[in-house]
Amino acid sequence: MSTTKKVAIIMGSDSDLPVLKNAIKILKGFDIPVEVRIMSAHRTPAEACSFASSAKENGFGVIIAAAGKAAHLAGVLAAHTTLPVIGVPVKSSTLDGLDALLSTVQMPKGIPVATVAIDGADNAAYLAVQILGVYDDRLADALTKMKADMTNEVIRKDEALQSQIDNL
Ligand code: RP5
Repeated sequence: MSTTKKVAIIMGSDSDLPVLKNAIKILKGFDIPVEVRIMSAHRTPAEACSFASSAKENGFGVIIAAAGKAAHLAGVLAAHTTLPVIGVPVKSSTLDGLDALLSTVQMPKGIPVATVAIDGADNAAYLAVQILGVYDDRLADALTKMKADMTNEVIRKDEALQSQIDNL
């Protein structure tokens, strides 16, 4: 069964884009339609709320929200939708992203944000694929293949390591 839902990647500022570029590539690699936008919980709160409120009816299945500093973006989007929201805390401050991590992850009960590591946008993309893969067999199969490839890669590296160690 294929649902072909879209993934939204919302960033608080254009300065967050470098952290997100590979995540965009990952989603495109799975042939998932991606919409990438700049919206801020603080600078464009009305636009952010409006986007989240209509995201489900507009064909999105998951929202990825990346922001730094006092990062309220993911939480505000999550407040306005029942779609899963994945938060990416961005390391854009003098506090090395710890501020964004805590602002994103410490959500009150009832409004969850699935928070990945600081600058962990790649895992946000993979988690989005996994969420869509629950109802999309094409994506689930592609993830299974990706995991098998990863396993084989580590086994190959381990074998290469053994011959290096033997030759020490
Ligand atoms: C946050 O403030 C953004 O998500 C960004 O990480 C940080 C800095 O934004 P700019 O001042 O570079 O626009 O809202």
